[in-house]
Amino acid sequence: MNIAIVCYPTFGGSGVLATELGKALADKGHNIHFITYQQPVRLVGFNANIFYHEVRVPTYPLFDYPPYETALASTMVDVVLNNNIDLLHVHYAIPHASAAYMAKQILAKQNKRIPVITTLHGTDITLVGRDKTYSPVVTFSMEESDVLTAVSNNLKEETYRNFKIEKPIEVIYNFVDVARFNKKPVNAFKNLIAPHGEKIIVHASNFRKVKRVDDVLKTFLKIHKSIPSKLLLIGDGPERPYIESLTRDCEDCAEVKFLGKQEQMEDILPIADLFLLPSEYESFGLAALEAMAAEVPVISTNAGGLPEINIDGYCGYMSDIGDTDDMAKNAIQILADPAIHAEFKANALTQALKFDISNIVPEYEALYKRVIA
Ligand code: GMT
Repeated sequence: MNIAIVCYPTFGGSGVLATELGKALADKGHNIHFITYQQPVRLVGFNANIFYHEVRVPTYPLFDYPPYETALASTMVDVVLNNNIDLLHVHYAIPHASAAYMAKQILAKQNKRIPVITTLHGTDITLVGRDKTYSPVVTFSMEESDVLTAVSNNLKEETYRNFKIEKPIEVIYNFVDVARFNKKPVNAFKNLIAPHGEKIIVHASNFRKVKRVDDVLKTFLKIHKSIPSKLLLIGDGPERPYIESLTRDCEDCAEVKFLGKQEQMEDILPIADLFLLPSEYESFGLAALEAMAAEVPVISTNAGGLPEINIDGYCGYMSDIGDTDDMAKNAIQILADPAIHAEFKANALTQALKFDISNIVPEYEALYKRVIA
């Protein structure tokens, strides 16, 4: 199949998932055309079946706001016509679903039928999309997509709760390439971070308010009181300056390291002993799944779709939003006893395998075949 994938090229989970999906499909022999404004961060290495089309948005003094959506729709039309594309798969509704609708209408006038699949990822529904500034367009373009998918049952329910749509939503879970993340930890790297055998606790996100990174810090400081430990904070975003300022005011924060944006999560996660994700909401929590694939137990909230991924008392624990006492208590329970830690690590891997790339990518392939037919 010749498939065009539209996504955000950044470190966000939707872009990561879309890129990993495209790479997996290309490995299976499909031709994948990425359409986005920048090379996706996870699109590294050469694959003869992968093509990248950059959306250029020419500026003009009249434009206070360059019309990205128009440029995107025009690029979609161009890519579809010149590459014999069979279907458009857009990740994240805004503005990709409405741009796809526009492209589809233009192509129809040229007698080219192009099915559109929209995959909802989370904030496109729960935070941004339901804002009345965007909601009418998001509702319309979801209805007009040939197929709508969501990355968890929770996101499907949230979509019906927030939008007046009739369209069926198919749930296709996010996935992880377990073999890539399940690597032996690099001891030299581990020793550098934790020279005295301290436990390594990791959080990775885009440092937005919804991630509650201050709760990561609060939980860590409580853990650190009874377990010698280090905290690695991975990623960057609007809350980072605030979190950094918090760490300047406390003694134990010498144990906190900000690593910034990192591309090679599969090299970092295997050295971790625990992953913290105290989010206010996660439609899925791909970062937690990648940690589990690296055999890292997860301490998370029970918000959104997280209970569909993390299993309380098995591969991690879940607490109510903001309950950092409970999160710290659970973390200590896992970390203090090597036998319990080993059991949770093994369970994390078993749980991650349910979401292995080999199980989920065929679901997308089957959907594509159905939609094209
Ligand atoms: O978490 C973010 O802020 C990024 C966002 C995105 O759209 O890239 O992530 C969303 O999609 C991911 C991939 O499907 C999910 O794993 C995340 O849980 C989801 N984030 C939220 O729902 C807040």
